[in-house]
Amino acid sequence: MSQTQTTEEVLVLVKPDGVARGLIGQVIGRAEARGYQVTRLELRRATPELLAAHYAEHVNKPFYPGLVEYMTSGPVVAVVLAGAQVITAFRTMAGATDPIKAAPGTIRGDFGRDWGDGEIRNIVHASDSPESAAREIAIWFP
Ligand code: IDP
Ligand code: MG
Repeated sequence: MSQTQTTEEVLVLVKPDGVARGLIGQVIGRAEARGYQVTRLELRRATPELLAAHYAEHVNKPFYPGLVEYMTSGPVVAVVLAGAQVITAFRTMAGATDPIKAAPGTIRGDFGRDWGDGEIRNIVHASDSPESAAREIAIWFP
């Protein structure tokens, strides 16, 4: 049987609400506590151009202008985590997109809420597949 390469990488963003609320350590700490390795880490500001590449699948959606406003409202922390099956594991740790639907125990379910303005602020982004992880890591860490 041939040997399989099992190590994966995932792009995680601590979004502007997560940074502003002091949750950088909680997000990275949960990944480290789980045993995943931080291989890249940078505090930076997202530009509309970078977001158009990152969120290419969403640029024509009705919520996209609000998403850009949210994602440019303050600095983000871009993190690459490494480990076998880290993409699936971190997506599970992040929880459902809408914090109201995210299970307790997940990052969004433990730290997120509805702020009453119709926007979804959900603390973290995480790549959803090996293809999107490779694409997103290349965008944030060229
Ligand atoms: P994900 O972040 O859980 O992968 P996606 O559907 O890929 O969710 O959406 C990307 C981001 O766009 C979400 O995390 C959220 O910030 C925002 N978003 C998605 N759907 C909505 C919506 O219906 N209203 C407002 N913002 C949304
Ligand atoms: Mg997504």
